[in-house]
Amino acid sequence: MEDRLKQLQAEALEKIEQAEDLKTLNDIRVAYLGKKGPITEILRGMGKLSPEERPVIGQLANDVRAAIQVKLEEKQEKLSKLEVEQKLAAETVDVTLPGRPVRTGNHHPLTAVIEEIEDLFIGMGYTIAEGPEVEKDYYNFEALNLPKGHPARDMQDSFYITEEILLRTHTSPVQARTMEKHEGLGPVKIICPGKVYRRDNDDATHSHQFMQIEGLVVDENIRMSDLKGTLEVFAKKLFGEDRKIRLRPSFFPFTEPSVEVDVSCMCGGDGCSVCKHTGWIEILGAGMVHPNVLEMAGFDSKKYTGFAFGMGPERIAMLKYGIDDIRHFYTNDIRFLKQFNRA
Ligand code: 2NL
Repeated sequence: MEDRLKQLQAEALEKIEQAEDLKTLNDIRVAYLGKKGPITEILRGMGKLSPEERPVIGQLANDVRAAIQVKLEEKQEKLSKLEVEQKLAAETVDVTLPGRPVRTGNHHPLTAVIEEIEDLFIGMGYTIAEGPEVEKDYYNFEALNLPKGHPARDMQDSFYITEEILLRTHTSPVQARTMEKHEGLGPVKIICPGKVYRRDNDDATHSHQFMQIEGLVVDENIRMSDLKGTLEVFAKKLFGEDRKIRLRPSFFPFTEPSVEVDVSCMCGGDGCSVCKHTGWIEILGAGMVHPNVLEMAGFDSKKYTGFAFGMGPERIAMLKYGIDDIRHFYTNDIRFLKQFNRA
């Protein structure tokens, strides 16, 4: 019995020594000191021993149990400490490491230019007006002095959905609708940015879908000089105070007279490939609103006059940033878009 106890002690101490984690240690405790363990069993069987053996074995069994207990506690403390150390080591944060860069987005260059233009006109008292992209033939053409059969409303150039409904080819129908809502009473002072559609084959300078920004002012005593002054302020704010504008006679069915507007080139007239050695770059079309357009929208063209203008923000953005292909705006290559980070 004595040998058995000594062997149990040696065995248990050895196993405790070898234990590498708290779970194993607990298993050892249960195996040796538990209710069904060998030492408990021996102590329980003391009654069967002779009176001489009883105190000797009892003492020894208690000593063995105490020795195992002490060793278990020692090891438990060691392993707990180790576990905490390992946990801390695993969770260490090196605050001196450089941070991971946070990827941020930025405005699309076209959005940036459109917003810049919008802000410019809002600053001059304009309101932004919007309307449907799927439009009635009436608002897209008829109300703009382009009656059925007019050579400028070539069926081949528009996306028709039915005989009377099409994808708008310009944002002018928004202006026609806004004027109509005013029921013949001025002033109207709006800019209309939005998507427009034309049946074109896409190339470096054409896109079947593109943006347009049109402006319209209708009131009493609106004159050509108001248009010129407005566009001069606009061009200087957008391209630089050193720029000039010039107006050339042109034709649009919805304006009379009509003009094409150039901004002086950044080369200062010395001649460069952007202005094709002319010193001038065309940026928009404009004119005095045709009396027919005013009358169709319910305005008395003897009392009211107005000016209107239209531009392509893609073209403006291409000039402003030196972009050589309109398709860049719509292919959304992140390497292209990232170059226009205003932040
Ligand atoms: C261009 C030319 C232009 C207009 C658009 C307009 C609208 C109404 C009445 C009269 Cl409701 N005019 N818009 C006028 C002149 C030119 O756009 O080259 N755009 C890219």
